[in-house]
Amino acid sequence: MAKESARSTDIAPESGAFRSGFACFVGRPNVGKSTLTNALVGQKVAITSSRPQTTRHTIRGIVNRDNAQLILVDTPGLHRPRTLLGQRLNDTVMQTLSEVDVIGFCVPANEKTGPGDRFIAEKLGMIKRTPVVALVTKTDLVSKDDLADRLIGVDAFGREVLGGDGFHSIVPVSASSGHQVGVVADVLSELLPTGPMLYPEGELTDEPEATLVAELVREAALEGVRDELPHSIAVVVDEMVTREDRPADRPLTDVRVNIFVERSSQKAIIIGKGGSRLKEIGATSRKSIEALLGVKVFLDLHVKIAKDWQRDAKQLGRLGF
Ligand SMILES: Nc1nc2c(ncn2[C@@H]2O[C@H](COP(=O)(O)OP(=O)(O)OP(=O)(O)O)[C@@H](O)[C@H]2O)c(=O)[nH]1
Ligand SMILES: [Mg+2]
Repeated sequence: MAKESARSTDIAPESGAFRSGFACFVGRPNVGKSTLTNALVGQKVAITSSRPQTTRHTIRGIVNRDNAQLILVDTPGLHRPRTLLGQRLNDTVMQTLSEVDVIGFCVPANEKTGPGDRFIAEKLGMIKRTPVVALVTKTDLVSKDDLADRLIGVDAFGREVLGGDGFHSIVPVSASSGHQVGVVADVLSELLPTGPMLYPEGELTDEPEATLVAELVREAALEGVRDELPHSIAVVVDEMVTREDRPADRPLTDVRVNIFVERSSQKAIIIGKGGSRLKEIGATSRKSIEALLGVKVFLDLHVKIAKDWQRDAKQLGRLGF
């Protein structure tokens, strides 16, 4: 008997063993994947906006818990592709999905499950061995009663599309208010394999600085633009160099960035009347770039035309897709 209980306490440390691995967020565009990634990491590693298809690269954010290291892979929203860019984004997501330890399928609390969700869930159903946790996002936007209905609906949807018991679990969360963000981290961490830390403790992302800088400029450029224009904007950092001949206590980094659009009419919109919009984009993004790099920045923005780049394989390659 004594031995039995000794053994059952043996199991406790085992289940409390350190876990590490990858979790991937998927969902329709604009459901809050990147905002949730940032909330979990505790710092902005992924840009967000109210425009769909804000995320274009998979971004890794690192969450350190007492007994786990969770590496979050934020992906572009999945949808039926209309351009070569859309197709590439979907391919990246599918590739990522097949490599992670757990999948967080994000659906917003304030919208009903639709064909877009089904399109994704059917793909998830094909990846049989990876547990799928449904994350019902933006719970701050609905009443308690509506949330309860929504959770029941998501459960039924999971059983129907994935078969069996459906989703491994369903977690309501609000990245804006922070409600249940810790629970999401716990639920995902428990599904990771046991293993050591994969990244040093202080690291929050493995994105190169230049990528983050380009993304911050794109985020500022997305502000206030509509229709097709958000999709047409691509940003590439041309160079980042430390200015010479500066006093040691006041370093300055020169950052030269190209903003690409697809047509001259779009270029005019980005630049704005007398350069006013471009100035705003510069001022907004410079602040966040300085916060990221921890130095003063001289930001030099250029707007260029890469004709129909979203549909052009060669240009997509050049722009990093
Ligand atoms: N009220 C509320 N709004 C949220 C919440 N999470 C995200 N949002 C908003 O939803 C919009 C989309 O958020 P993102 O995080 O960029 O969405 P995404 O799923 O990463 O979008 P894509 O990268 O385009 O696929 C933004 O305007 C966010 O501010 C939340 O918990 N509550
Ligand atoms: Mg995103």
